[in-house]
Amino acid sequence: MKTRITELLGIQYPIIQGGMAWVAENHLAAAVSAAGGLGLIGGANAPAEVIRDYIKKVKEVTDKPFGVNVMLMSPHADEVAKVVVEEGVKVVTTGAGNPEKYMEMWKAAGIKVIPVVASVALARRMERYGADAIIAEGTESGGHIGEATTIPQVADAVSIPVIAAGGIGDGRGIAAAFMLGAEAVQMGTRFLVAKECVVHQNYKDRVLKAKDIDSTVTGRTHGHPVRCLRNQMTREYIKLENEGKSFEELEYLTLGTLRKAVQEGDVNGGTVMAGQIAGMVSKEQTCQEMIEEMMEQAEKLLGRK
Ligand code: TUI
Repeated sequence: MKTRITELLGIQYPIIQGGMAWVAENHLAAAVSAAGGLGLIGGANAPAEVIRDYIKKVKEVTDKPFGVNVMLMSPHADEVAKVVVEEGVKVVTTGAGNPEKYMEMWKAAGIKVIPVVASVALARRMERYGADAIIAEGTESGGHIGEATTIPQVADAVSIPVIAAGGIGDGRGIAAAFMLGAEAVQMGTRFLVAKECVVHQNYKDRVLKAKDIDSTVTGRTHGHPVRCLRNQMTREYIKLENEGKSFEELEYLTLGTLRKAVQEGDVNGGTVMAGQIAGMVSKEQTCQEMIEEMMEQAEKLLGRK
């Protein structure tokens, strides 16, 4: 399925893997890219040299295009922004902020720059700054989220291509996103349970057994909303949040807890970030199996097969 995004990025399928913190490392990114999508290395809060190492490892196993997500709230964002230039990365997505201060350097290096936005206003601004495409991320997403889902509104507001993210877990979601004006999708939660994904098996099992109502959001009252799966940590956090405790007073509940869930498999005290579609993720597959199954379903629904 050709779109402006598959042409822009030189990929076979209009599917981009989300740059999930602690999860989107070299194995997952390489597997998604090798399967014809765009794999992303998630910069998250990792030091720049860790990201450099991931980039080198992906290059060793595939010559297909891949990208890096620069998480703008990271204390290492400035260094990661330089490493992607030094390593000749072709595609950069950004999240959790406004990437304006890096745009000139990235564009000069020939990098395709694709900011994640959670509003029409930022989408318009990014287009003016030379973004090649926009990821319109809805509130259904896992992790750090915005408050709205604005795909058609973003598609109307900009002339560069739009990638939909949030709430997409199968071919129906891809087809629906295309109907709303997107030309590709970004998916995270479905890839959490990919065979090539290195998250702890407890994390995968928690996603696989999640029900529709297991998705919850911590930190809303503090302006730091994070979507994850309900557990002991979220119950405690939301109870204390409702009692009026401040962000700083509750930080102890979330510091380092994503790593604890991803690497140690602590799915009770840890933060199990996942999107609303966790409830419909029901099987472990390779990235290739997932992508082929979803594209076949989407193409049928869109009448392209
Ligand atoms: O970045 C994400 N999702 C993330 S980052 C992350 S690591 C983290 N963990 C705990 C707390 C904070 C971060 C986990 N999940 N998605 C992309 C995204 N970007 N969602 C929303 C936005 C966004 C929000 C506001 C992008 C731009 C923006 O603009 C603000 C401005 O400066 O105009």
